[in-house]
Amino acid sequence: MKKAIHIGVTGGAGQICYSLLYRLAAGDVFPSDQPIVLHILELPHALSALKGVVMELEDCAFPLLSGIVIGDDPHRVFDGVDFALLVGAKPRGKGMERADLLEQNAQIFVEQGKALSHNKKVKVLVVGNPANTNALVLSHNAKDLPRENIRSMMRLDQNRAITQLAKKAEVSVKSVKKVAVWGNHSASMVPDYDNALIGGKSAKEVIHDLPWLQGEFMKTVQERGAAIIAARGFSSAASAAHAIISSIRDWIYETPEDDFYVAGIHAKGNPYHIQEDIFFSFPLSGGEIVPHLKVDSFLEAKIKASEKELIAERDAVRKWL
Ligand code: NAX
Repeated sequence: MKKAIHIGVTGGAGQICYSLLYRLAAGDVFPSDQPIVLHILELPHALSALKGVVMELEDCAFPLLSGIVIGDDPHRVFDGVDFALLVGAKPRGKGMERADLLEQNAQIFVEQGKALSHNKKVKVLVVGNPANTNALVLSHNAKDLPRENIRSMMRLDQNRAITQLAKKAEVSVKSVKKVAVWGNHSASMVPDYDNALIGGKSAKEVIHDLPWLQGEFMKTVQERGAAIIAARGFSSAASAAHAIISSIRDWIYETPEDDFYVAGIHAKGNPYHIQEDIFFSFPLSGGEIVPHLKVDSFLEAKIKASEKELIAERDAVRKWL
């Protein structure tokens, strides 16, 4: 029997985890003979609900699930994890200012950063919003953890952009490649129609409708989260869980030569002159930023605006860095 991979997950009693935990345990990430142990962190008041989630995990009799650790103390729960999927976060309450949201989440990621700091091998994916700035706070507080071990999730935005392009061109999503989404995981994100390929050709040429690409396409991707809340009454959960699964696979498996993926990474040393101390979404291949991509002036201005938003978010949490 192979040695188990230990996966830390936060927010275990929440919506996304109700899909994510079962997919991890079913073997959707690692090879089919790879056992895993789940280490699930929750807030004290949600531990009883988490116990119900655990009972259901047990009732699935997943052959690859060789252990479950639960608790509310990140130092104990994260002990020995190979991955930390940080899904749990403070949601924006009614009337809450964005600055308060940033501040309250920063405190969570200060503590979790400290709990993960001594673990130099762990790969950390921040999902809880505001994901990019939470990742920045975590990176400053996990002082011994290399920054390249920390990412924020942008894969759901990439998947959304791929589907919109495929639907417009009336092709399978399999034909759509190299779709970058630059910047922040917020309405300022920049889905890149300029480098995207459909059937190996420029998406701009295939779709041949620049007003649609610059208007409806970008807006649909940027506002998809809000559209799902309006339709379903709850935020995206199954698609977010799927994007987390894809993000781990992107990280550990080779990137196909004809494609790239996206994630928020620490921008230090980036080739696109983006401010260095922020977590910014770039197109990646095998863990490296894909260099030499060019975008038109319309997208360039949008990328600058998203960078500006991330700098303002960083300034709002400065005291936690
Ligand atoms: P839920 O509110 O259903 O669940 C969140 C869970 O996290 C709750 O059970 C809560 O008790 C727990 N929690 C809060 N603080 C915690 C802490 N300090 N330690 C451990 N657990 C904690 O939210 P859900 O729909 O599951 O979404 C979770 C987060 O993902 C939200 O911040 C959401 O905004 C964010 N998202 C990020 C996405 C991305 O692409 N980066 C997309 C999906 C999602 O919107």
